[in-house]
Amino acid sequence: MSDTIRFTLDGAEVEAKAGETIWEVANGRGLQIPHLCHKPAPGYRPDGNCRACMVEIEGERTLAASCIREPLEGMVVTTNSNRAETARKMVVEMLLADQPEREAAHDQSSHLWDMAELQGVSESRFPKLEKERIPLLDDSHVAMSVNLDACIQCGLCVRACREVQVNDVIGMAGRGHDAYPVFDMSDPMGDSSCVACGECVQACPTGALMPSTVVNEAQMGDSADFDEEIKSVCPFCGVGCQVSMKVKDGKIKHVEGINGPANEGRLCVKGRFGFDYINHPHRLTKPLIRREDAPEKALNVDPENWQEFFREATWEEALDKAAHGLVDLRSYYGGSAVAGFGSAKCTNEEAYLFQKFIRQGFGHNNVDHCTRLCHASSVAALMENVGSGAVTATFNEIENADLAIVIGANPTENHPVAATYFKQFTKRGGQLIVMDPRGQGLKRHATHMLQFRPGTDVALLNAIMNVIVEEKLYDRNYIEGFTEGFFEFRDHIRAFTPERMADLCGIEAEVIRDVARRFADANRAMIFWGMGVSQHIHGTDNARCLISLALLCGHVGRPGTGLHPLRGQNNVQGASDAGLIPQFLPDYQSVKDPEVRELFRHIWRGTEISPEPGLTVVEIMDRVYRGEIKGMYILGENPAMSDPDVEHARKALGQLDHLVVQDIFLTETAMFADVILPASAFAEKSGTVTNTNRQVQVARQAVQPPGDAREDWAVLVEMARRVGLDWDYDDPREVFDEMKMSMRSLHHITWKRLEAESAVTYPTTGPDDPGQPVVFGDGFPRRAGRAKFTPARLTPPAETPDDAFPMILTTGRQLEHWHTGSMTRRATVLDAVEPEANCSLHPSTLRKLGVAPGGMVRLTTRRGTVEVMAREDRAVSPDMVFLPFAYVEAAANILTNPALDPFGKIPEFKFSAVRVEAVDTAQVAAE
Ligand SMILES: Nc1nc2c(c(=O)[nH]1)N[C@H]1C(S)=C(S)[C@@H](COP(=O)(O)OP(=O)(O)OC[C@H]3O[C@@H](n4cnc5c(=O)[nH]c(N)nc54)[C@H](O)[C@@H]3O)O[C@H]1N2
Ligand SMILES: Nc1nc2c(c(=O)[nH]1)N[C@H]1C(S)=C(S)[C@@H](COP(=O)(O)OP(=O)(O)OC[C@H]3O[C@@H](n4cnc5c(=O)[nH]c(N)nc54)[C@H](O)[C@@H]3O)O[C@H]1N2
Ligand SMILES: [Mo]
Repeated sequence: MSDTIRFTLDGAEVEAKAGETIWEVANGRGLQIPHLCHKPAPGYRPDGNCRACMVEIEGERTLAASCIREPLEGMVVTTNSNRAETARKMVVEMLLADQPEREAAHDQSSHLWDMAELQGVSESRFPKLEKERIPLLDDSHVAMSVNLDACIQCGLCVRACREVQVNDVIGMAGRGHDAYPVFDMSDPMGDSSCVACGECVQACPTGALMPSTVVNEAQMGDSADFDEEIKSVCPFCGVGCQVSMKVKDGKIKHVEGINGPANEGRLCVKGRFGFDYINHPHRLTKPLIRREDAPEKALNVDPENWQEFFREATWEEALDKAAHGLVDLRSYYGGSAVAGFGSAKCTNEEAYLFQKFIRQGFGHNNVDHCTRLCHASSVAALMENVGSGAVTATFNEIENADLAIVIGANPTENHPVAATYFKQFTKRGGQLIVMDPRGQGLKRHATHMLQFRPGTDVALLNAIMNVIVEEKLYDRNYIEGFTEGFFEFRDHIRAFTPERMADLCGIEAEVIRDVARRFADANRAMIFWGMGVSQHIHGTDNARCLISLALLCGHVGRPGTGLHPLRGQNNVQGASDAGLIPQFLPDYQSVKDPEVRELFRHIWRGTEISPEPGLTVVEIMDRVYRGEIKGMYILGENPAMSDPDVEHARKALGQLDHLVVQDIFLTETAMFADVILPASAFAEKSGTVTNTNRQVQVARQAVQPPGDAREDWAVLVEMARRVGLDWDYDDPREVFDEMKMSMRSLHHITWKRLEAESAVTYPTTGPDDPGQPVVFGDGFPRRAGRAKFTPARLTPPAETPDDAFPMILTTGRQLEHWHTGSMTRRATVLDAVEPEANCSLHPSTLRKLGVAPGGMVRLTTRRGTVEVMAREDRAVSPDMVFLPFAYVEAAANILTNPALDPFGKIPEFKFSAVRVEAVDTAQVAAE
């Protein structure tokens, strides 16, 4: 059978590829056929229900819906015959009869009205239909308005919700003409289980579903009423969704997903509705200097009432003061008295400049960023055993997999758009094995849910590998061809029988065997992991196990296989690549390597680079605490909330002689600052960013920074000049060009190319190669091209429950909030959905405590105490409490343990011994 079909379209001989519809072929040739229930976007299946796209096919009695009909060899299709035109017109007129008047349309520029115009229809000949049975306005949701009087029953919202995002909230109630979408069974949208991804709003062709920011109180608006549309990248997570920001009067009015390689048009609630933090009145608009007579440094500044602590200053004065404070410490104590934390929320160019600022300006490598608290252990294990810290395959490769393991990651909340691909994978029959102590969102989609004991990943994974080794299910050819260390590994793994490990990890031996066999049997399998794996004192061992597991079965280097640590921040991959880590210069080139230092000495015009690997985040904070580090420059990080044992970190910050903070808000960290430099938010600057998939993308400035705030890179250049560096960059492009001089990963990637192609995956083999989604098919960037098996032993958590602290505290995230809350608690929609500090406890635990859901509990660890509202959640096991770290009023990190993994230097955020008590509200009130 040939791959192309030849047929006649409006008298012309044309070709269709196999699987292409008549509508697609016509559209490709510039013919416009109206379409309503069909959305020509990735992931949307044509449905053929609205009949607006009818065409005539020779020899067929009835007209055909072109969106769903595939041409056959020799077929003769006419799109512009009288009969087809009349039929389409009729369809549109019937639909319009059912709509609010043009002037009262919920969306003046809806796709429906566009299509009506295209078909030459401006009003309907048909009488208005009665629609009284359908509730009109449902404004129960903060982010979206539902006006069902404009619904044409096209079902796009249902496909958006069920097939694209796989959230399964929207369904159709009623029949035929009386059908209308409902949320869950029949809840108002705001009370339903809707996660507000807004995919339905983006899909709706009529304005029946609209972003609330686009309609007025009369439910009228115009989605095309904006001055400019800017294409950029979402500022939140590492998925790197491409967005289109619609800007009106200098402000972002609404956001839509566009077809980036990672998201193909999809977004989540933060990306779509969380953009307005940049307009919050708390934005820093002027440089601030701590007043001479300010009270002692502490966590005590009200972001609305900061005048008692700080005074406004000009940029000149603030930059001078900021830089000279650091220079003075350098002259008096030496460069090592100053350290820096850079940001994974900023661009690649800004990350590069920041590490250069510290290395060049202060002669050491004490520069780090939040990756240390994140995937540092994963990267340590990957560098050791694979030779590269980045993912071996994009998450979208799950499309080609038969089986996937998701372990210690909660993507429906933390990488929601990646999660849509995972859920689609299960709908197609892919086997999804979730390993998580908590019954998280993917549980519903999983073929296997292994709810094992927290902190026992090595036991569980070693047992799985024991089965694969003992039953000889491994891929011998792969092991011989591409790995080293197998024999030692095999001997080591013998002790970890499923029977022995079952008690430890709480999973039955038979289940372990079953999972092991399935993973080994799969043709193509992927492993995804997150913070549940990395944030332990044995995080590196956990990751070593995952690498060994993939290597045993040869599940690396082919489509649909691979190792994918889901990277967290929007630019943590890029910031790490750009050298914002203490051991490595850009592209993971070791500071210990004399040739590398020579290369940078050359590029950085004679700078001597220290051969000593620098200190990491928690180590730097310790030196600050001990008074050895006296000055810090902190860019776009909030360690006063995000560091473990944060009272210690706050105390340390308070002791600094000189602290410069560059942020967009007066954060908890900035409260301790001597100088605060007001930065631009992501939508206010230009640069490149790199997502979890190794895709380099361009971020474009959509709006101006407020007041005197400036782009981070520009502030860095001013700071550098003032500490005596000869920096002369005028544009991030110049920084990017300099990065290319030392970074092989950027070979064949130019700014121009990024502008034109919107994204390039590294590595790319040439200017025409969009990049390699899967790497290491022909060997690894290690000795002899071989990856390595590194055995992992069992290590208990640093702190285990005892009589005084009998339960386990685990910390993490929620869908609506970003880390320390600085941005999302200032985003209207996100804050409205999740306004209050909360923790989750099993119903039986709450009952034992005598606390009703919504009541207050007190959590105490060896580090401190917080009081917080408790939710009932069966997903949490009875001996655990889950606490998100976004809320300053109940800061999780007051409780967490700063004990570190020896390799990755990552703290044990996922396991502390805790005491949970009811807060006697009567007593509190009396006090
Ligand atoms: N909404 C939102 N999204 C985010 C972020 C955010 O703040 N908010 N932050 C971003 C960043 S920087 C990151 S790093 C990612 C993190 O994304 P994830 O890795 O998904 O983050 P967490 O919620 O911290 O933890 C993941 C899971 O680990 C499980 N877990 C706890 N203990 C253990 C254990 O001992 N073993 C195993 N296997 N699992 C365990 C938890 O139950 C939880 O479901 O999210 C990114 N995306
Ligand atoms: N208990 C507990 N603690 C944890 C974790 C956990 O799971 N549990 N996870 C850890 C992990 S994985 C991570 S990644 C860290 C995150 O820790 P942080 O990086 O400290 O947290 P964020 O809140 O993301 O801080 C980003 C800061 O940048 C600012 N910002 C945003 N955009 C810009 C910009 O364009 N320019 C500038 N200059 N500033 C900007 C924000 O206002 C905010 O203050 O937290 C870690 N801490
Ligand atoms: Mo992270």
